[in-house]
Amino acid sequence: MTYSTHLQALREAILDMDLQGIADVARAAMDAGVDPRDAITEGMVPGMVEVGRKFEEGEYFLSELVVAGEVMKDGMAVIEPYLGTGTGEEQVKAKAVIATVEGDYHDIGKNIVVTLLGVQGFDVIDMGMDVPAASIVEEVRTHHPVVVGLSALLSTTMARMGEVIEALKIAGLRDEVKVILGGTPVTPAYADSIGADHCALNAIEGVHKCVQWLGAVQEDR
Ligand code: B12
Repeated sequence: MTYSTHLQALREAILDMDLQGIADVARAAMDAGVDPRDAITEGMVPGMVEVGRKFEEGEYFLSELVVAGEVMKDGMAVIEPYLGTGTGEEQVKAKAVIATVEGDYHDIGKNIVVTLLGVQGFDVIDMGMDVPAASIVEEVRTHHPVVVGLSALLSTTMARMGEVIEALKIAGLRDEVKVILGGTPVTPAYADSIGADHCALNAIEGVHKCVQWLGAVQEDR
């Protein structure tokens, strides 16, 4: 199998909701030396995008979304150990608080970000999904993270991101942290309009941004 057929097999395993087969497909890709980041972003994620399209067109139903989500999680469990643990040089352990906003039960993308930030040496506080703004503020007050990452997949819950930023301002904590947004409905224009620092194109670009911010913080010390 070639590099691209492994990526194709991962994409199809998600699309076909292959709960039985995904672990083998993912293991085969890792054994063949496929970059774990490519396996996620060029293999499984496009499969999820396709699942979303089929749902939109009425070909798939909610049950299929649920199973596809499970398949993605099982694939991630195989691939995650291959992501390594960063360069080993950066022992700073800056903190990052990450959450899916209140009312939103999508956590697959957020979990990828959590994993990749961990690989980059961040001490990640993963608050899970359906997290109210007040809880996020409390976590920032307690842990003083460099970054707050917010995820939303629904156009309705996206508005909650603005509430988090307002709550941080009211608590006097907004200037302490960088706020990065992610999730399909979120746009740079929306991020600007609510005063976020960045809107991630995808997990890898977003994590790259967090690493840049961390570098700037370390230079200031
Ligand atoms: C799987 C799925 C579900 C699963 C979620 C399982 C789980 N544990 O996450 C379940 C079945 C629970 C679900 C439920 C619903 N869903 Co749904 N779901 C999806 C689906 C198919 C895939 C989402 C996904 O995981 N993608 C893969 C990940 C890797 O991509 P991602 O989340 O975008 O994340 C990437 C980037 O955005 C980024 N990122 C994400 N977050 C963050 C955060 C930070 C800080 C950073 C830096 C980056 C980052 O990194 C990731 C990798 O690059 C999408 C379709 C789609 N194309 O998105 C619909 C979709 C999001 N769902 C949708 C809907 C309508 C629903 C329901 C309302 C359905 C219903 N009628 O009940 C419910 C809502 C439940 C709720 N209250 O949240 C719609 C949303 C429409 C809209 N614009 O509002 C979509 C778009 C489907 C569609 N086309 O209609 N869903």
